Amino acid sequence: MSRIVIVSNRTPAKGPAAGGLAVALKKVLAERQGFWFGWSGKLTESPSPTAQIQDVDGLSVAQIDLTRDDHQAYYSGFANSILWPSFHLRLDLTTIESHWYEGYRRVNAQFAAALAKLLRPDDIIWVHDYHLIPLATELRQLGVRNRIGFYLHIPFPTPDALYAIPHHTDLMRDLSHYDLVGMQAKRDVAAFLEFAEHQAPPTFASSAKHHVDFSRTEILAFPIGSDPDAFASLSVSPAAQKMITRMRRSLGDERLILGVDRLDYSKGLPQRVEAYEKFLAHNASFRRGVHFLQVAPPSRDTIKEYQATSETLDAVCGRVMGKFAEPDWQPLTYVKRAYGQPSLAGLYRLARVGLITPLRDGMNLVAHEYIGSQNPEDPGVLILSRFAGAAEIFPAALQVNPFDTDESAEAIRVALEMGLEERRARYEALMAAARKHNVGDWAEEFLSHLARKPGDSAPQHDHIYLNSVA
Ligand code: ADQ
Repeated sequence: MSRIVIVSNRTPAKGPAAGGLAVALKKVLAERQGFWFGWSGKLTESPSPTAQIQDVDGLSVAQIDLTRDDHQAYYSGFANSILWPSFHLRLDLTTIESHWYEGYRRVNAQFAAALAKLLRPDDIIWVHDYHLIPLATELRQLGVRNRIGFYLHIPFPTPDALYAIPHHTDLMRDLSHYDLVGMQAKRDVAAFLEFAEHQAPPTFASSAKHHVDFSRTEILAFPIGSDPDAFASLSVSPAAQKMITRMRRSLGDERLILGVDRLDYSKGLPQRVEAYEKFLAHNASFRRGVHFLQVAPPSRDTIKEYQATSETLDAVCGRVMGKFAEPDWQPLTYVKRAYGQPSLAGLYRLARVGLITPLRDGMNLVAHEYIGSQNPEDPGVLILSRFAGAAEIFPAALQVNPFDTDESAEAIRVALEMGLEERRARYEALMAAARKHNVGDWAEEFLSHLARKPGDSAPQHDHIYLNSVA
């Protein structure tokens, strides 16, 4: 059996804190052999040409160091100040510095040079996420002929947003050097196809050399999931119970509305708090009977747009407190720290409403984890943004437009008033969908497609081959 090589910006750390994705990919590596390749987290004076290989909890992990300047240009610059906001349709939040692109390509070339030395001819390479779009191009230039797959964890942009990215044609050409490109949702595959069809508008300036030939690349939606049964067990574990007991003590009879996110502008946090504010304003009888807990640890906080989001959220939470708090009742708690999965599972299980309203999200695994953690006898209600990839697989959630805070406020009321029978029916449909899309099967399905040689018969999948549009 071929070895599997997983490549991502960061590699898994020691210890049990890993999320479902890391657990599933570790399992793949344990079963098939192979290794994980990525950045070590260290910044050095000169780039390391060769990877250091370490054993991390029985897993072989190869890592390279980056220079501070390269890392800044590649990670905070091109990946997170250009690609992340554009792919999430926040062109207003992009910062473009042209030299970042050179750093981005330099790091991808450095990854490729160090990785190529470790490869065997039949290794299957699986590259993760927008930091590493050019990796296949760089590997191909070094003569690597292996099967290489790419998975995009974030949404694919509409053509206009894509055109706003410097060097977007090069990036699309980079994608055409993969054998398989996996996306979260059908909407992302459709956006990709739209680019493919419109990439060469018939103007006097268009010429065949600008066209990208995708004829060798398979583009498919592989919606990622969590391990809902693991969350079901975790939610009744002693660690989860400890969190539940602690929360019950402070909540009393109040019903919990919960949000759990990284502090990121794509997650729609200020809009969410505003929706809760409107809910309290329009439904006075619910005041003192509910509590909203938002868990949002800072992420990428050296980037100024993230600092601004944090400040906006502080201000909105303060406003709601000022408007509605009483000496013996607080409408919300905002916690800026991360919790381990057992504590989160406890919070999910206790929450009568899971309020998951990103403005745009590749998938949103918190939605999957919330569903997995519910008590089947007395489940909570999931309010879900229709702009999360998860919306495609969870039609039984209460779906909202997160920009329309009146609609989200109304959904909170509907969720709190929903009877047990409807909650159970929705939960059963949601849990069946979460199980169907579990992360273990996701990894297996992606890899079985990637392992397939051209000419092999296609397994059942809702797939799309792109013909050359040149
Ligand atoms: P993220 O944007 O990080 O991931 P999400 O999928 O919601 O978003 O969460 C990933 C993991 O982080 C989950 O396992 C979750 O439990 C954990 N997490 C989130 N907030 C947390 C908190 N406050 N404390 C502790 N843990 C927290 C990107 C894409 C998503 C896509 C994933 C996976 O942006 O759209 O679903 O990758 O492909």
